[in-house]
Amino acid sequence: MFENLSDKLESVFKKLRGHGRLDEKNIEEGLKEVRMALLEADVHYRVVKRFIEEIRSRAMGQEVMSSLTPGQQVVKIVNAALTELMGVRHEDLDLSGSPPASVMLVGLQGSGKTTTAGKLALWLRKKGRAPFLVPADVYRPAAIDQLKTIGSQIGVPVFDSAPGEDPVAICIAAKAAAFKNRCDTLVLDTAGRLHIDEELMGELGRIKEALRPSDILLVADAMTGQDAVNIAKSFDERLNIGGVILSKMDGDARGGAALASRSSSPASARS
Ligand SMILES: Nc1nc2c(ncn2[C@@H]2O[C@H](COP(=O)(O)OP(=O)(O)OP(=O)(O)O)[C@@H](O)[C@H]2O)c(=O)[nH]1
Ligand SMILES: [Mg+2]
Repeated sequence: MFENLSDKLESVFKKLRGHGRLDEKNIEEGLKEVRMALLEADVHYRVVKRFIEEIRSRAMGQEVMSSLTPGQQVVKIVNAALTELMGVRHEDLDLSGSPPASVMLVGLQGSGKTTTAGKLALWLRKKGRAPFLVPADVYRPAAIDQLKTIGSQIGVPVFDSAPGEDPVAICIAAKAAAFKNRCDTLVLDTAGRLHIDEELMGELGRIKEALRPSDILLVADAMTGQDAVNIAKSFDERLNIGGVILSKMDGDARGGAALASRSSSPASARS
């Protein structure tokens, strides 16, 4: 997904490296192309603006201009700035607190929560945890079966909830049943809505209250591009999310949302 962006940046870098000397004009031209490449990758214009300003102030320094390989220096600066933008700190999933730990997945309808719950369970198992999938989406008739199917495909136990039950009660009962099922980490698959509404947020808030999950992750469809940032902000305001999982990265999403979610939220973007 980042291939397009990196191809474009590579060609800008090639041009910059080709210059024996760099003057302000060369650098400005290079920056203009970096800016275009980022905007075409669907990175939010405010993120791009800040990013370009940062590179400009570092690149216009005397050391760069007078170095023997100014083009190389600028390329290094852009690389370093991109790495910083993506997050220098690596933040792990929070599984602290007395077991069983819970990780709550939230997100709009169809964003990929249920599928991600399965992927997360596999990831947790690789990390030595014993995951327990909890279907807390009681509205879509097939939602519980969907998670049960995923669970049986990957050999992860799924809490036995029934449609129509109260999602908060399901989560509480699942927590109580975790150890009996030899599990130490609950993955809560919650319901989605077409739009963010009070009812959804209220329900998610009640689950959060009751379970006190160690981490709450927003699952956002990478295809929603910049909207993912606004969605993340709304969920963060109400639930104080710990991170974002961008789903459907195998599609033809342009990647900008990843850079923008990382840049605009104190929460980390995980993918
Ligand atoms: N290609 C691709 N498709 C995905 C991915 N994740 C989910 N999907 C598909 O997207 C659709 C919705 O995924 P779900 O996991 O059911 O999404 P959800 O958020 O649980 O949906 P609701 O429960 O209805 O809110 C399904 O058809 C999935 O197969 C992914 O990483 N790649
Ligand atoms: Mg679902």
